[in-house]
Amino acid sequence: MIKLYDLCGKNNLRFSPPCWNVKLCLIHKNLNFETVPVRFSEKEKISFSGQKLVPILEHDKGFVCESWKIINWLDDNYPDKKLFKNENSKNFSYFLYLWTARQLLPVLFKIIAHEIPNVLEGEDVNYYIKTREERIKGPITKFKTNISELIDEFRKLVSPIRKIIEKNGYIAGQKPGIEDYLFYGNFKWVYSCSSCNLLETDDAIYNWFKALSEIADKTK
Ligand SMILES: N[C@@H](CCC(=O)N[C@@H](CS)C(=O)NCC(=O)O)C(=O)O
Repeated sequence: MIKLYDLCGKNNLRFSPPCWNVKLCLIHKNLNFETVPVRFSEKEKISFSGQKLVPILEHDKGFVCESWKIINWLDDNYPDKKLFKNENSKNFSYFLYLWTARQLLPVLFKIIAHEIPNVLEGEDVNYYIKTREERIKGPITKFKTNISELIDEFRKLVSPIRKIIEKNGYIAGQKPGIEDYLFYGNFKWVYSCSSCNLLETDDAIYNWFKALSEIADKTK
């Protein structure tokens, strides 16, 4: 059985964007898998992998770290229900993966940074605050006064995707596919950890998110 090491917060909350992206890929392929909850402070659970981040996918013959590598490994090893229909779909997916990691998640982090401690408990609260404050060189509350500008910036950043969703229903076309799964974690993260008004309820991306959440929430 495939095991996915998955970031976990208070009340068993799963909130890691790349972990959600991988879970949607596993569901797409109808693969049986179990998740192994890993808290920020439980690095010993993943020490076998020689690094400190999740997702990690463990399989019969070993393990794979890092969501993009995991998704590629799944498609190479389970060719049924291909995630990448062709080389073009793989290239656009790689763009979405990089764009998310490099441009979208940093903006979203600023919007929700101060709320993340609310979904953590015990040692994880201090671990999160210490590591993130080192990274941003300041308090996690430092973006709080700019949240509405940051939300506007984010809504504009994702406007090309909004256009595609309005036209087709999903980024991949009329049915969800890898392009949607790679974009989903952004929103699952925000809606799991924050009460901010990231999207208006009449935004096509909001309705897209709700539709994909029905699939994602089957893993609960
Ligand atoms: N590029 C990596 C990102 C992995 C990553 O940053 N994982 C975070 C959770 S979203 C993590 O494990 N953080 C643990 C920590 O900060 O100690 C991927 O796509 O898998």
